Amino acid sequence: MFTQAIVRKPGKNFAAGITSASLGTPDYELILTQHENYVQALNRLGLNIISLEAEPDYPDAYFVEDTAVVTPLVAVIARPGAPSRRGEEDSIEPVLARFRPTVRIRPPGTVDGGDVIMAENRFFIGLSARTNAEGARQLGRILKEHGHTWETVPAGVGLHLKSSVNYLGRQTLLVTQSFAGHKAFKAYHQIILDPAEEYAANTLWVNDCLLIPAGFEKTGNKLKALGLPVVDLHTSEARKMDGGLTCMSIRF
Ligand code: CIR
Repeated sequence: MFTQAIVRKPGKNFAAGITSASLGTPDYELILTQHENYVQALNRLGLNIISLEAEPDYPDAYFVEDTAVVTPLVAVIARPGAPSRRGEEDSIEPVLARFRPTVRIRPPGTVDGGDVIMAENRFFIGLSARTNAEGARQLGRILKEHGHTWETVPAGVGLHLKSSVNYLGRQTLLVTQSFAGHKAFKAYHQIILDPAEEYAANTLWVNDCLLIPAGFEKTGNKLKALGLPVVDLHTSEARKMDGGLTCMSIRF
């Protein structure tokens, strides 16, 4: 069970963040409402919310997931792959240091937390434009020292590995079509997304509840069949900035 979630309010300049989406200009008031609903959903699931102030110099900083990988025994402070995001991790480290020993990814390694799937004791580290082989090697070494197994997986077409694959508990993964049957995931039961609903790959499993992006009915129905509570949350504005549900918190 997770007991804590670190979140950060989107700043007024959040629309200056990096994006490849062509979904229009995001709305500040609307992202604040959507973000607040997300935070309340985490709080209702029993997580204590550690809410950080916006970072004026870092418009993407509310995507806090990318700044750390937290296991029950250690907090690995990431080194974001995008130069404009490097430094976001500096204000996360002292917060995590209250709960776990911290270890940093060092240059030339880069890791974005969005590339790291924690499936119980096993970690999948996506190699992407943000997470390089050296970053994965450093992270893997730290994870191994703490009793975890790990392997790398090319992240594919999404921004991060978790744009395409997420762990839902009970040895089950939610995967896009291009990851269906992937050899790295053959030990898992796989729920394969409808091609029109691949954004919903970024579903968040928290304390045996599934937070899913609103508007993906087929995925919602497939996930309800797992028998877990499913909560729909609106993410239209984060999506315009290439983000989603997992990105906006660090759970531990
Ligand atoms: C970025 O490009 O870094 C942000 N605009 C989106 C980051 C999304 N984070 C995530 O998927 N973990």
